[in-house]
Amino acid sequence: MDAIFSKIEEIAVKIDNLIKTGESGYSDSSNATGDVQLKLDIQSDIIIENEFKNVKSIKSVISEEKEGELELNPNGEFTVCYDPLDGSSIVDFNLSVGSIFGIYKGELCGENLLASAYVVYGPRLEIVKTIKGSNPVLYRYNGSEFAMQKEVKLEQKGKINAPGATQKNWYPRHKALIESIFQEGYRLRYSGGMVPDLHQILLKGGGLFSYPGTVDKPKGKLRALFEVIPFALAFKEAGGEAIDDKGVSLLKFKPNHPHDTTPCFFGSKYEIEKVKEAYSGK
Ligand code: AFP
Repeated sequence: MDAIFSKIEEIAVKIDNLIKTGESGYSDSSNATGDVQLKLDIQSDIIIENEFKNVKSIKSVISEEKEGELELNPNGEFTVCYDPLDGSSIVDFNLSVGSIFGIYKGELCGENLLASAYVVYGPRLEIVKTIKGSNPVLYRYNGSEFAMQKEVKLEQKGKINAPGATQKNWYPRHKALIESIFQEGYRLRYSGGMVPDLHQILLKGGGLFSYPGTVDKPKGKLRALFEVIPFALAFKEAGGEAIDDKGVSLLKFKPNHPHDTTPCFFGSKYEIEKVKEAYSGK
């Protein structure tokens, strides 16, 4: 696991440099789920694949940018599922974006996620690493290495609300939930990038991020293996929770296909209780 985490640090520095100096704009190709790819998406994906090839413990990888699983080392133990550059629609406007990694052993499902990491490319370059069973840890790049900053811990309740998806397409119970949270005095914080939005909630000690199922996309937008499950581990180990629209932990999610999406709610305990009440119809 150490070898994977230190490789992710090298990758983070390379992608950060790519974002700062690379070409903006779209390429001529689309990814596995039909999204038109940015030049930066493609190049970030190439950086990660090339770096992971040299890590013997990585058996295979699945990228959000590609259709299937790619075997790298037949004797390796782990499968790393990653979103090379999340937030394509905001990177060219110079908002913060991120990379997300889930490290699985065995069948690809929430219960087999052993560790996760995400990188925030913002005014600062930061990584949060989470190993199952221990608190997430924040690291910040100081120009030569990632220096440990602190363990990430959530309070029981936060103050910010990050509601995703197109409001016009929200179901009535979701609309009522979000409205009731704002009525309690929560402030809106939503950039359109799940990495900085979830990072803010984790570092501020609480709040709610939701990406619900909607009338047009009943299974939501965010992908389980690359995006949702890795963050679910960080929230759980920080003392919060991450659930789907049935109130089930996202760490129990079993995708049928690597690119499956799921409605998702991440927060501290208080907000997640509110989601459970709203969605159970109580
Ligand atoms: P892009 O990679 O297409 O910018 O999507 C980013 C993202 O997957 C995630 O980072 C955001 O939280 C979410 O989409 C925002 O989606 P909405 O604009 O529909 O709320």
